[in-house]
Amino acid sequence: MKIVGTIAEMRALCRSAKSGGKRLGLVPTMGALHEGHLSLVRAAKEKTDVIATSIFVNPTQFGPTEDFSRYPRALEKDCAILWREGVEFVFAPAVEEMYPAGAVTWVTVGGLSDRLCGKSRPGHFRGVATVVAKLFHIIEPDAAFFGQKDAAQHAIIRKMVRDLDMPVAIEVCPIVREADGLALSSRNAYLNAEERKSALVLYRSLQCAQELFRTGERNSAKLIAAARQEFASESNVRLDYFEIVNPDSLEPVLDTSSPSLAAVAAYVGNTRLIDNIVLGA
Ligand code: PAJ
Repeated sequence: MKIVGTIAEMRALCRSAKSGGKRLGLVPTMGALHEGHLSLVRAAKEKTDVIATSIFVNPTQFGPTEDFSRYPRALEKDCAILWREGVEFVFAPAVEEMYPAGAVTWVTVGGLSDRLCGKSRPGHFRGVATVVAKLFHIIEPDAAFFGQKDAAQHAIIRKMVRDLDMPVAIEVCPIVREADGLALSSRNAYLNAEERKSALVLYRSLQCAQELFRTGERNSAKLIAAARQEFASESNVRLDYFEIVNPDSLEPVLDTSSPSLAAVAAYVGNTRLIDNIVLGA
């Protein structure tokens, strides 16, 4: 396995790996790897011949008061894990390599970038779309693997790829959860024991909506109201949003008769967590 820090070397390695007709799969991450990330690597192994993983804590997707500087970093441990998984290339550039002084060009996916997390994290999805576009240009993967955990993120990437004719297939993999339902996240490491218990309210609220949906309720407002009730008893959790949206446009839907995404974000103590469920799935 090669650990690469420069764009020039990564591009050359990936081009030559593909030269014999092999399909290259990319798994973009910010590191501090967990089973959720590894599920993407394993899906990539099944669908492509050579795997590249990027590990880059991308500063442009963090707001000025967010956790960029304290975001967990564990490059050595991550590389050991990826080596065991059979990954060929790890791209781990420095911030200055990805954003040389004077860089002023951004990728903004209109409309979608301002929905769900984009509302409370202005600029977040612009940072995500920009870095993912750069990774696609550097690595030129045939397929790239994203988690359903970040449902708005993959909707935005799918739209970017369509609108800009990027020749990469976007594959979406299911959410990996702890046994009690908490979605795996690098940010779970911030939670103390009490917050870890409280964090279950996100999944509980989604299940509540799912149960009501299964009994035949299709009115979004009613599903949302019931789900929000779950938060009433959690004093150290602050709900950011609970929304039901179209999974592609991320626009709110009033009626859930066609496939709908229930998405939630909440602060557990100071830690912002997200989760979602496809109603009827
Ligand atoms: P990161 O949060 O490290 O996540 C990397 C990938 O792992 C994303 O596609 C995310 O959806 C997926 N993932 C995270 N938790 C998961 C879980 N519990 N189950 C399944 N998949 C999970 O998302 C990012 O990094 C960044 O925004 C990035 C795309 C790398 C751009 O900087």
